[in-house]
Amino acid sequence: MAAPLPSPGVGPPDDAPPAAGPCGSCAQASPGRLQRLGLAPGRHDHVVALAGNPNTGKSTVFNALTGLRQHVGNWSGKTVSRAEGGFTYGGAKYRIVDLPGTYSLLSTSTDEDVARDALLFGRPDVTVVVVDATRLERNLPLVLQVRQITGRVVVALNLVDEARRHGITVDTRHLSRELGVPVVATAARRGDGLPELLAAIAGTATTDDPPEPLALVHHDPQLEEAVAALAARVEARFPGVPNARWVALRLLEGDPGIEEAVRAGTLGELAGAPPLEAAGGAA
Ligand SMILES: Nc1nc2c(ncn2[C@@H]2O[C@H](COP(=O)(O)OP(=O)(O)OP(=O)(O)O)[C@@H](O)[C@H]2O)c(=O)[nH]1
Ligand SMILES: [Mg+2]
Repeated sequence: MAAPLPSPGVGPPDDAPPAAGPCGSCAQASPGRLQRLGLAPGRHDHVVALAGNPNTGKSTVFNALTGLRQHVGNWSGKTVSRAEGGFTYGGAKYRIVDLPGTYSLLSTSTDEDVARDALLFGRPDVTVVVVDATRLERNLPLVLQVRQITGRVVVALNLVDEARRHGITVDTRHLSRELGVPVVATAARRGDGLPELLAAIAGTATTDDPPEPLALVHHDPQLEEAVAALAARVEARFPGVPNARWVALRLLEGDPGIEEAVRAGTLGELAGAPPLEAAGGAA
């Protein structure tokens, strides 16, 4: 079990000592205070996935939330490294998984496959998409793709210190309204915005009424018909598969990774997998 780490400075600005033990459900874990657990706890209340383009600060956010003692291994059957850790916040235990950096979830690389499978079939309670505030246009496609999969999303608008230096300001409230999910400005390297990010993660993890996934608007009735028919067949072949519509769309686009998963029957295995557990293999 991980030893408690020094107060990371992302709790509320009080002088209270950090919780005495690593147990998130212990009475000492006061609401609103982060306690980094490092190694992933066996039992957890919520699973958080960290997604984002390469080099946007995912691991910096991950390290700030979990501390230095991490569980690092490979995604099962892949040479892509997988880091996971834990923290407690507001009396709940969180497990957080750092996904490989990807520009999209459209299966053009092993990294994208891993990230896509984890989000699509691992069903995390919250997906934090870490975006680069200095390159928003380049980062938003992934946010939109994740939003099509789930409403339980928090956007960490990171590198706002860099953006500021370049004279870029982003209207986070407007962006949040457009995306339908919280957008939190962060400068993760300095710890700025992390208390607000934690609050948004907790709110999204615990809400009974998350935003709906973004619907893809199709104006072509023939395409709509094809998607609906194929989604119904996907559901019939793989009962309980999440996001059958998304799978159907990818099939229509000829996504080789999804085609292979359907052909080999592994889509069904992934559908039956417990949240982000079966993708494990971390040693
Ligand atoms: N100025 C500034 N630098 C940051 C911030 N967050 C992260 N960085 C730096 O950006 C670089 C990349 O950060 P990482 O956390 O490794 O990014 P990543 O998204 O995990 O990268 P990949 O895993 O390669 O996709 C590092 O040099 C960080 O120190 C920030 O908010 N401001
Ligand atoms: Mg990283």
